[in-house]
Amino acid sequence: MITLAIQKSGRLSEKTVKLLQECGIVFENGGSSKLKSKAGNFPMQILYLRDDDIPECVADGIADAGIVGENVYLEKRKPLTIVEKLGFARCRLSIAVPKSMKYSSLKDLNGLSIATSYPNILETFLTDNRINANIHEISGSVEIAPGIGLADAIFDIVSTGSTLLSNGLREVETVIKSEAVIVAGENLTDEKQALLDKLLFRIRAVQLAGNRKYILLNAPNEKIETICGLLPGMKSPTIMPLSTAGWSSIHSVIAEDEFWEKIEALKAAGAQGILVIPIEKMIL
Ligand code: PRT
Ligand code: ZN
Repeated sequence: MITLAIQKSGRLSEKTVKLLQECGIVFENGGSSKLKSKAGNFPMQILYLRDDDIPECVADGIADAGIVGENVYLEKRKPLTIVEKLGFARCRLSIAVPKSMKYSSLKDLNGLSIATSYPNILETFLTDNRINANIHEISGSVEIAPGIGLADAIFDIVSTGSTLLSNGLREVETVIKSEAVIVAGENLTDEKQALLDKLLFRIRAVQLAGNRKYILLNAPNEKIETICGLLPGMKSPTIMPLSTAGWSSIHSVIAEDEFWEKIEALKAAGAQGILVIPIEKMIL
């Protein structure tokens, strides 16, 4: 049995649960309304926690692995390993100053007080850059700190930047980029490691399928070579004869963004009846 800690409710929870479901893992006990649930068809137990508590729980062995933002993993400084980056909950941790403040380089932060919920990451950054600023730790609503005179600048999570904008702040330095990650303890038993590997195998298959699509199209035989040149496929495209003489069906895998770029070229090369179908899992 492996124990996985995930966020109970917040920006990570929905996508985390969706990812586990796509990995074929079904929870008993009605999901996240409970503190704990068991997977019906995989030897796994889920703990629902606040994201801030996940690194410590995994480091203490209460959970074997956890899904958390890289920002929280870095801030908590626990002896954990990132075993997979998950590509969702992307954001950055940045320093922002009031729009009216003159700022031309990091040196301008010397002597200022900076409000943040991430004092460890900020301290490392300031030390590495030999900046002598005062770190003012607060647990939430960091963006209002300069406006109410609590600090001169802030260091906080930014995603679209609209929170900064509406608080009259300007992003001046990006310190780290973050996304959801799976962290694991460093001393898993062989049995737990094997289960984690099994879970990672499934997650990678789901991730790989990601934005890729299965594409089917019909083409005159003399155009097969040109069309195959446009469709890389996993190894090479599958080609099957149609009942109409001189025509074939070509099947392949293509990235969605690539598809929109290639559609005109495919049509110009004689492709017809193009179908694009989602892929659930992909194993190379
Ligand atoms: O209750 P619990 O402690 O579990 O959750 P929480 O409130 O501490 O965290 P939560 O659910 O808000 O975020 C969880 C994780 O999502 C964070 O640790 C980040 O890794 C990631 N993430 C991604 C974000 C954002 N994007 C984000 N935009 N976390 C917070 N924000 C905040 C940001 O601080 C800003 O105030 O959302 C606001 C809007 O951002 P803009 O730039 O889009 O305006
Ligand atoms: Zn939190």
